[in-house]
Amino acid sequence: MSSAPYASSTQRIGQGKEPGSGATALIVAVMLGILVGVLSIFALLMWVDAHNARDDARAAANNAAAMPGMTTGTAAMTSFAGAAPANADALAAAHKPFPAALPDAPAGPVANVHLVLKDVDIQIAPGVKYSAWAWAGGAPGPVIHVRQGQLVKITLTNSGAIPHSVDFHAARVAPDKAFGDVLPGKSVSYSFRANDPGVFMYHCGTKPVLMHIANGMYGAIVVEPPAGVLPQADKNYVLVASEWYLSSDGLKTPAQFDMDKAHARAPDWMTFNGYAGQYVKHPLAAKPGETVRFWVVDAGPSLDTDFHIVGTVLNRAWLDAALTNAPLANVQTAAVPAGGGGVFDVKIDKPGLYPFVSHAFAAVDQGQVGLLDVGGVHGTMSH
Ligand SMILES: [Cu+2]
Repeated sequence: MSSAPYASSTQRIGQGKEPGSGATALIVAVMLGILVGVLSIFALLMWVDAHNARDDARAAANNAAAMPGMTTGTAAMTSFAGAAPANADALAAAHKPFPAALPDAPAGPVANVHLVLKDVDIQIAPGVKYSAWAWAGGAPGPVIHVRQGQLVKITLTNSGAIPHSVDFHAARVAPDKAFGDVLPGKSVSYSFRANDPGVFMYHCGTKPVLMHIANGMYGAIVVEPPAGVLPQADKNYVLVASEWYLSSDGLKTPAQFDMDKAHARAPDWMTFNGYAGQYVKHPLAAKPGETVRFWVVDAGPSLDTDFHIVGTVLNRAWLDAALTNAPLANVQTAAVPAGGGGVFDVKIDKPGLYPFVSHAFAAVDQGQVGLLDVGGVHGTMSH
């Protein structure tokens, strides 16, 4: 193929000599002159804007640089996705998975919840260590299960080195009163009535919130409606999706938080319940024909989760976990926004291994994948 058609069209433009084209050319020249002038003014304004934005960004970075345990200002971002020691498989097998089964709700009108924040080294993938700001049991924090209408009494103890706080999305309270900073070594308490059913995120809301969440300070609370409101479920599993932004591969010494990667929304790892692929090695279980209910929270801090179960269709999907609405029926993939939740029912009749993923597939490569083993078939399934 030759490029002749394009060449001839270019020539035509240059050859447009028509009677009276001298006057037209003059008008065009004047119009172009005006256009150039206007564009110059715009360009100048944009430069001033960009300059100011750069100054703001620099100031923010300098402020953030004062925070302990953070890496920033690196010239190029190196991804540590998929880093693994030689014995990664054995480590994954030995890893005790975060309990995904929904614990029982306390009886009576009051649910007392004691949360302890702690600086703790955790593992987020086989052999990958991370210096977290998290909870006494690591990250995510404990799954909290209450019943709609219960009074939830939160006590937060800060055993970390810097101020922290806890913001419950299930609460309708004045945040300046309830969600304030707690100094190291101190405790605070507040209460809210769990009137809104669903599954909600809780997280530290101390600035920079991006860093406090990314470091592991989040969890899920299930507010269950009274018996009989929702269809019967045989199994209930809670998944908290999140991203990890690493300053190093974390194989020898624990990695720390990388603010540049977090701003670029370029995580190294993505997980369900804090550890890459943990339910691949240790699948969640169901019997054929059982209704399995997934209570999913996306803790972010910044990326959404596109919840999907390979080999089936979600029978019911309560988007954003809004349980007072009717669910959608027969959904292939349900979006769970960062800072939001979703409740999904699935009933699978055929025995097999059914991967559950965020179908934004980079997330799968980065660890956001698990298996639902229907019928105790065991074996492996890659996806
Ligand atoms: Cu915090």
